[in-house]
Amino acid sequence: MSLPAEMAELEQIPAEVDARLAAVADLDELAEIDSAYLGKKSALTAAKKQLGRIDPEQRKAAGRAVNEIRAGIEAAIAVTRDRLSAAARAAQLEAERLDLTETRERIRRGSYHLVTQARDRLEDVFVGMGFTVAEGPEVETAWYNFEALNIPEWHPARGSFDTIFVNLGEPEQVMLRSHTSPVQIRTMETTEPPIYIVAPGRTFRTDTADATHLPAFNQIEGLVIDRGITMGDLAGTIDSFVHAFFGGEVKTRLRPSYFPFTEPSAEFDISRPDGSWLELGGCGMVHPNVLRNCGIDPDEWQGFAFGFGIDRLAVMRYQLDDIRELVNNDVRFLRQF
Ligand code: FA5
Repeated sequence: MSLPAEMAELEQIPAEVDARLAAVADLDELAEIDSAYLGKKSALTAAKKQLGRIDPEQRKAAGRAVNEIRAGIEAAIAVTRDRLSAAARAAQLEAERLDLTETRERIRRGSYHLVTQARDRLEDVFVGMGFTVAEGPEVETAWYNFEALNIPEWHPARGSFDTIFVNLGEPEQVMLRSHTSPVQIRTMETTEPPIYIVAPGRTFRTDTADATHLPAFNQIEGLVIDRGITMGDLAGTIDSFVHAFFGGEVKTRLRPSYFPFTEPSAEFDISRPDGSWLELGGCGMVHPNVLRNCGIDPDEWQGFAFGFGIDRLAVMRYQLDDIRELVNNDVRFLRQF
């Protein structure tokens, strides 16, 4: 290197810089090194000023030598800056990384309410048996809730439904439906037989809540209208459904009963593990008056209907002591299922 004697110490600088760059910790320290060796107060900047004072013969070679040293240091600092920047970026990404797997494991999974689970399962079982699912409104007129179902105004059966009325004034009597049977009428009015439907939904009565009653509860209605339907088809359908829903151990029985919209009528019970019976719902052969009210000829078409409580079914399926557990909304209780 062609440096005059008074600048000889500049030759040490590249090695010194290399040693410091090898040990540099971060970009801040690199900036300090940059300023110390290339800045205004650095030996190299001072050397440039000295060039004017040295022998013109040597000046050119000395200038080139100083520039080479400077360029070498600049290049080494640039390489180190790239390396440190890449490392800093990687560290930042690592620090800001979202561990999605970890978050997912920490979230507590919710579940459907017991009644919703029972209702979904009921729909699955009946759809598997060839039924379709129908719906109707929760607020009904007397025609759908009672009259079309062969319960005229004077009929004592109206009393047994403990109806909650909605006061909308004349001319129509309006009420919260006290059972899902109005959906039978709505379906028969609009659908040509053969009909195979189930209609789950909320129902309301002035019943006081106790271990087996709720004022707002859920029923599922079933309606079959076809040619040559008998009570045997009804009994077989209930039996198949109960087996599909509960498994083979649960037995069913029909007891003679009375509903104005079916003739003959029955109530059906299912066996509890302790051998006692739980009343699940009512059923029967659709009354000819009901068919006629919907414009269906009872000489050509026959059918059966049933309606039972979904909440009671959930009580049985999940072995609860009290139906009110379903509406207390105690999350510790609901979480178990
Ligand atoms: C009816 O509601 C008839 N519509 C059933 C029917 C349909 C008969 C089609 C014939 C043909 P019932 O009032 O018995 O019947 O009620 C049927 C079921 O609903 C009861 O067996 C019970 O499981 C359930 N249920 C009735 N009241 C309540 C209540 N307050 N809380 C919980 N479940 C109830």
